Amino acid sequence: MRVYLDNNATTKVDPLVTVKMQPFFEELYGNPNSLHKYGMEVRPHLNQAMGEMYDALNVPDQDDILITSCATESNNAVLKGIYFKYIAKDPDKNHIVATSVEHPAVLDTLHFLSEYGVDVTLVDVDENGGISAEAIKNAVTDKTILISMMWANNETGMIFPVEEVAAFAKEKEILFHTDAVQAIGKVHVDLSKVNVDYLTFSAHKFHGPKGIGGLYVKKGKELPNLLHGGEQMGGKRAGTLNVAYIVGMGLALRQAAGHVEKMNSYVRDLRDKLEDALSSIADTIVVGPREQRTPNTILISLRGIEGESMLWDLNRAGIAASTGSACASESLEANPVMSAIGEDPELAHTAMRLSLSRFTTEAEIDRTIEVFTKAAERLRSISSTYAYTNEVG
Ligand code: C6P
Repeated sequence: MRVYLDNNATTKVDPLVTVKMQPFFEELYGNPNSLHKYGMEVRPHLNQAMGEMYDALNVPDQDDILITSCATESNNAVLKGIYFKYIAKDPDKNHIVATSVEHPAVLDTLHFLSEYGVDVTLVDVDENGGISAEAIKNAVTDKTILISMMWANNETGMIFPVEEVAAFAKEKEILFHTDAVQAIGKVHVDLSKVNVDYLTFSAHKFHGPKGIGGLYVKKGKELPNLLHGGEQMGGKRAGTLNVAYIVGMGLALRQAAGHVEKMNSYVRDLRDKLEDALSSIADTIVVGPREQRTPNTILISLRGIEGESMLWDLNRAGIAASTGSACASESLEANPVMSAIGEDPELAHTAMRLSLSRFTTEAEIDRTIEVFTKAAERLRSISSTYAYTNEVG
């Protein structure tokens, strides 16, 4: 049996989405900007897909959803767009507040912008991997133009106080961006209730295809054009539209929004079963109270066992997990979120992320519990540091 527990890295495409995309590779391949029949006949499908996205986020179509190639692009676009639109023109408004555990698509972009005079404050997480709205509020100055805070963290699953921070930002007339990549389909992302100016999402995190994402932009908060050179998307991001993937993302987003209850019952129960079993192994720490986390995620640390060693034991048994985010998996550096949580440096090297989806089965969870428990015993029996700490401690 193969078990996939790395759904925060990417998800399998929902078979319904695959079926829906198929005709756009074969018969309906016209360029939607062409005036002939081939072009005209795909337009209603595009409009329908866009409508599904507006409905799923519960936003009016006077707002914009820009189609991008991925969440990394959306995050780059919003931060660099704000630089060009506001900061470059008014250096008195050059301050951006974010959290220290944003995805590198935010952190690296902020680092790049800091070389152009942008002043960045990164707010740290608490010992649970959470962010306090108060800490964000305290970081704001009269120079702050933007707060960028993810809706849920990709490593711990911790849900951040988006509603409160968004309301605060509105009151202070500060722009608010949230990277909602890990929240979509797991919590209700209803923008009629949460006052967000910009929101990032990526189809492959909610059972859509890879290589397509979106950036929601509230009316009145328009950014400079992301790509110049054509009339597509009203000129805001030029380039021929990837109709098949847009149609796939529309359906995937509708499905994800419709499956939030299932994620918070069926998937949460499976996650809790796995978490109860793994945390009954001696000397384990799970980051964050489970009710404050997305229902599919566990970040667990087993004292004395390197995350990579556990990963390979699981991999040999056909179980896919990760030591943290996929884009940092080739560096053997400590898990950055665990490092931010601080306290004990060993935690950062022993972290393992297990993330489920609505396609995960109970049999897969049972198999994972069995393999994980045996692997923990085996690896501890050969871990000299663990044996030593146990003897002296
Ligand atoms: N996180 C993970 O293993 P792309 O690949 O560009 O569609 O998504 C980037 C991204 C942006 N924001 C958040 C919160 C994310 O989790 C990710 C992707 C993966 O955690 C791969 S690094």
